[in-house]
Amino acid sequence: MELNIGVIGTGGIGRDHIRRITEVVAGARVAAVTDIDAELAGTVANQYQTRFLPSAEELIQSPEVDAVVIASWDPTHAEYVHACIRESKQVLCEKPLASTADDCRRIIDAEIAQGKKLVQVGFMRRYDKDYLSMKAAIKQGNIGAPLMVHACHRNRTHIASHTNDMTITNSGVHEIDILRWMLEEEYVSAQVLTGKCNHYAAHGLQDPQLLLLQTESGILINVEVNMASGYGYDIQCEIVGETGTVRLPDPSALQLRSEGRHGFGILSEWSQRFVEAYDNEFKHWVSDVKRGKLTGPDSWDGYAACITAEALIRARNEGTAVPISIGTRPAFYH
Ligand code: ISE
Repeated sequence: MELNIGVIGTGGIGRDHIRRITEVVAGARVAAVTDIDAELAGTVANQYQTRFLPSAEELIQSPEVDAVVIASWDPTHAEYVHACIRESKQVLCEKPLASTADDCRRIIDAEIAQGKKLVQVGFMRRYDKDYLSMKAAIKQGNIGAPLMVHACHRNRTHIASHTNDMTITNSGVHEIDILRWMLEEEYVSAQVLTGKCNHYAAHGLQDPQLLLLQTESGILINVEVNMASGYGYDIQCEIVGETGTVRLPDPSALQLRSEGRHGFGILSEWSQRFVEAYDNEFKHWVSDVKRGKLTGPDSWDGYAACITAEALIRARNEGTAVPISIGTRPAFYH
């Protein structure tokens, strides 16, 4: 039986997911779409021959929708996730799960009260084959115990409405989640260093920002989050262990030797970088929803990322190190 998915949000990532569900994922179809921009959603609905519904509430309640994808504006996520939980419908919510850690906790409480895991958070990097290989290498003991992580997250340019906090909540949040998942440890402290600003970034934007995290066993992490690198979308990650290091490979690109130079291309936009990971994420989610057992990043992971992002923002604003206490994962999420 086909899974009927309703998609909230027909902006860039929403349209990409609609295409993915329609063309890439077997056993699922887009049953309805909605967006605050009704005209846009109507056009997308026509393009994919699906139904346009005028509001997220109607879409979530529709008997024609079995499961929901939330790809709307970040501040709307929590409200729509709650509505899905009320309807007992499984939902894949793009990151961040909510705007505050308290909002995430309320989602956790509501989900536990429903008695069924319903929420997955869109941390798609966990489905990227290279991050999976890095994690396997660590687990197999190939580099000994991890000691340090050097990572960087560079966007070519930022959108006009980008803010200093979004550098952490919208971009840095991927690093927060993937490193916590890879190291299988919680963070205990956060710090942010800021220095000379890139004058190509918008006026008043603190860019780049250097995020410093420490895990419970003492692993030190630094992540450069750079919203205006000027040259491309570049994600790097190196884990230094006691006996070796492991590094995220660059995405494969044609190597060119020409005119006295040897080099390869660099992706320009973030939307090009994790296409396969998104595909895998959706394939897994659809199959999990069908067998009634979600296995991907859950509300607790969304909460852990959010509380860490909040600590980083406070650390940056106050110019100090801030302790993080994520607490114990409830048995419900084991
Ligand atoms: C963008 O908004 C995203 O959501 C991407 O996942 C992230 O990598 C990028 O830095 C953001 O600008």
